Amino acid sequence: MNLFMGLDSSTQGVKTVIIDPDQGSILASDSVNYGKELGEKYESPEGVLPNKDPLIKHSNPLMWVEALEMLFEKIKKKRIPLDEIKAISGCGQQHGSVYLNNKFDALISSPPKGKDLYQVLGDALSRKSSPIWMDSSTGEQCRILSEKIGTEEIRRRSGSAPVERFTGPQIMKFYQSEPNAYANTSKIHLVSSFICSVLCGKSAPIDFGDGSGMNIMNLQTLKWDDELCSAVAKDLKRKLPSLAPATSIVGEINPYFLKYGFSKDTEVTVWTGDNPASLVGSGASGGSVAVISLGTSDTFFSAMKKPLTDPDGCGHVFGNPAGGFMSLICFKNGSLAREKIKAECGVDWDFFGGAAFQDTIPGGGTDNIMVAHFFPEITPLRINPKLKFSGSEDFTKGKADKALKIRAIVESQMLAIKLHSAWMGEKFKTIRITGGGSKSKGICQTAADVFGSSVETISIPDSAALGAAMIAASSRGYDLSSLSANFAKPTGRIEPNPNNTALYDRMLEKYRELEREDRV
Ligand code: XUL
Repeated sequence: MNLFMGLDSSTQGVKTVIIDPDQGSILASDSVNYGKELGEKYESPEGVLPNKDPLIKHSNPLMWVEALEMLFEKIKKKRIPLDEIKAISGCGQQHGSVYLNNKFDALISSPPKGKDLYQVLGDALSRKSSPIWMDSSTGEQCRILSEKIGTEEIRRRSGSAPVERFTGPQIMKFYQSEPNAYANTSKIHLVSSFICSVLCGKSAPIDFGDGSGMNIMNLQTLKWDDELCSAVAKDLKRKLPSLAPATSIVGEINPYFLKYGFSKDTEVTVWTGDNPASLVGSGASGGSVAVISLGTSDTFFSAMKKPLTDPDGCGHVFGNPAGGFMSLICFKNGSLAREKIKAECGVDWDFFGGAAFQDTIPGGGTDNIMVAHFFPEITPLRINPKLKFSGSEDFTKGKADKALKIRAIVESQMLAIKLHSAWMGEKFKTIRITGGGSKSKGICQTAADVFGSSVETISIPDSAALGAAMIAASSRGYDLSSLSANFAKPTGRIEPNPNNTALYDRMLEKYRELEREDRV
């Protein structure tokens, strides 16, 4: 048997999908949720360390390692033939960084006997916590970088304007605020390359997909950009891992993990970011379809031949693990905002995704719009979040019926995606939708109507972990487009209603105006 394992070290948990490409089947999928299973131990109810400052969002990297071991333990108990796994690949929540001292290499290659890795790795951290993508505390560093190099130039070189959550500004903040700890840091890894390093027992490269989420990788040369690195922090280039394509092999699995039943010949490939992996897992890495992924963050992305950039500064260009580039926009108030409205309305997901839409008409009949920024937003940048409404009097005063509120948040989020993806310069005939929210008929129909595109649903346990498994298989010669055709088959198709599309085109202008008021 030729099995391949994909792992996704995400914001709220770690997930795996194991595939058998010869049979075209998914053999197993499982996950460990940080909040539920380790939240108390790491004081991270939702996988993130609480902080008085709402702009600061860090996580404990040891929790990610312990969760990985718990996941392997779960899979082992399921009696999956782990010794048949030929290669493992993975991905991580993007932008998050892990700061390591000179003990890291020795600790991962030969951990002390009788101890679990997460128990000893604390000694290798030169910074006890890792800033993650939800962190918006580096506005000052973004401003300095823009002043030093120029916003447009940084965007041209790295694919994105300086962005708060991106790793470059995050490293700069650490360098400025804790210079001694920075000096004591020998390696700075991304979440993806950190977990990959642990898994293969040696410091692993960063792939082009995740490397382009740092503001310091040059998209043209696919190398670290000397000037951008020097602008961020002293000696930075020396502290960075090398760069490599996601399909390249780092080495064999760390013998430490053989206790779970892996074969010593199992290869580990370079890991990527969760969005680049999800592009592959949704069958979109070859182009022609865009993807709406409704996860902790809502993202919209598609494969891109030429790296066009976003003049508004919110959109990004990343490396596509299948070659070429991908575009991406990310909304922090995605499912978190939907959950807020769901809780406020006191309904379940069945009502949220179904009845709320059957009982109401598009726009609620009065073009109801809601800019649902409960938390600091990144697309567009709004450090001081604010809820804004327009439409009927009842709706703007918060007195509208719950079904109307639900419809309004879903419609407004789709309008925001359409508005902020215009720079990609493409009319997508087909959009695939994945993630928790994609189970909702109401959400899928709204996406089809807002974009005037066909929406395809795909039924997969986790598109990022599946994408990673597909990347692992392609490192052993399996063809990525055949894997896509097999594993990312659409399970449903929803056509747009042209009358609703015309209405939403009008509402788009109103949304643009409402969102534009009082910028950051
Ligand atoms: C993308 C982004 C998020 C994270 C977490 O730029 O910040 O989607 O990758 O999933």
